[in-house]
Amino acid sequence: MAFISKTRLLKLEKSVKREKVLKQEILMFQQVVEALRRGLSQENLFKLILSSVTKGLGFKRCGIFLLEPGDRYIKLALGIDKKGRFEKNKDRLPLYGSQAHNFFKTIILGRKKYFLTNNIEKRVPKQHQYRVPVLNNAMVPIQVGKGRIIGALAVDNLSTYRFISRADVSMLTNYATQVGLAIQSLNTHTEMEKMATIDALTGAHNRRAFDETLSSEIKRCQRYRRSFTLILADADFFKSVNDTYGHDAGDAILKWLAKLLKDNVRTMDFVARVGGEEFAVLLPETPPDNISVVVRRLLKAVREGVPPVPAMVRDKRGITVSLGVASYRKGSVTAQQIYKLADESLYQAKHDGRNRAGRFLTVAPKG
Ligand code: GH3
Ligand code: MG
Ligand code: MG
Repeated sequence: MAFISKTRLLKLEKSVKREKVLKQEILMFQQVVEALRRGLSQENLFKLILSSVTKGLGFKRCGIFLLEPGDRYIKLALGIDKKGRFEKNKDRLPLYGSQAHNFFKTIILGRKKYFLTNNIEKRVPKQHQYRVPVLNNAMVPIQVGKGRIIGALAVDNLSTYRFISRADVSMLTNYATQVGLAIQSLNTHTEMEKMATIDALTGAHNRRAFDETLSSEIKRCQRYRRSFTLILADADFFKSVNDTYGHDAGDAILKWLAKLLKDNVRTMDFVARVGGEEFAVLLPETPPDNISVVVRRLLKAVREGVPPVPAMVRDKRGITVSLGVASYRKGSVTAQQIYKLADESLYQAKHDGRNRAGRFLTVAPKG
């Protein structure tokens, strides 16, 4: 047998390990890219990361801790326990004050590059383990662009007692950087997707999202023989509001209107801004017979609401909307047909004096 020196063996081991980590990183990135393409959720990304840290890198448990908005608390976004089960924890761990968790604080504030303890020599008999946690554990920061720390990756070898070396920590640190980049790519992706469906001014859904939702709602109702109602809401005399109080006041009112509409329908209802001062509300499971109560509520909420423009309040001037209502009950119809019908009803409301709904129309099947 050929003789290999201890140093050489260690070097070899190190390079094998490094290769293993590199493979894991590449594998994770391939999975992340593929998953982004398929529309991966954050939870599934976390599962991917956790599996590659435990199964791939050989740690027993792993947890992804992320900073909460406001940077005062940290929370276990997802962890994997010693039996390989995923675990979440709703508790927020404070970073400041007397209850602060110092390990996290040190890492999150960037005071230390890593945290490492090995209690291997002090192995405690099983019956005492509830008192003295036997842990070989390590924690490294999860960083994103420009070194910003967004959380921590914590690992331990609970129950296996495997020693965690400096080399393990350094590989984990590199890995955590990749994790940070993966989380950031997903967040950017999600943000972009959201921007593509949300109206920037009002925060309501935009026209594109509305069109998609209306089409799928029609399909759903056709298949399951359900009904829905579409309400269009158009602000009355909005041009004059802009002319009198300025465009910024107009914008503030549109934002306010979107919120008012959302607040006065169910959470399952879909509110979108479909034109300049025109909104659409899609109400699933709402047949025409149930609609008058919603219509009255919406008209009243706007009419009696206080617009967020002090000059208007001074002038005792309010806002009203006119509503167009079209329901779907059965048969094959297109999104255009139902929209056109709601628009007809809206036109009638305007014609009849505004601040009211037009006739409730029901779309007739084609042919
Ligand atoms: P009607 O009661 O018949 O609906 O009258 P109206 O003045 O509301 O309707 P018209 O269609 O004549 O004018 C719509 C106005 O809405 C004109 C436009 O300046 C205003 N508007 C559209 N989009 C925006 C926006 O994003 N911000 C502001 N401030 N105003 C907008
Ligand atoms: Mg209008
Ligand atoms: Mg209009």
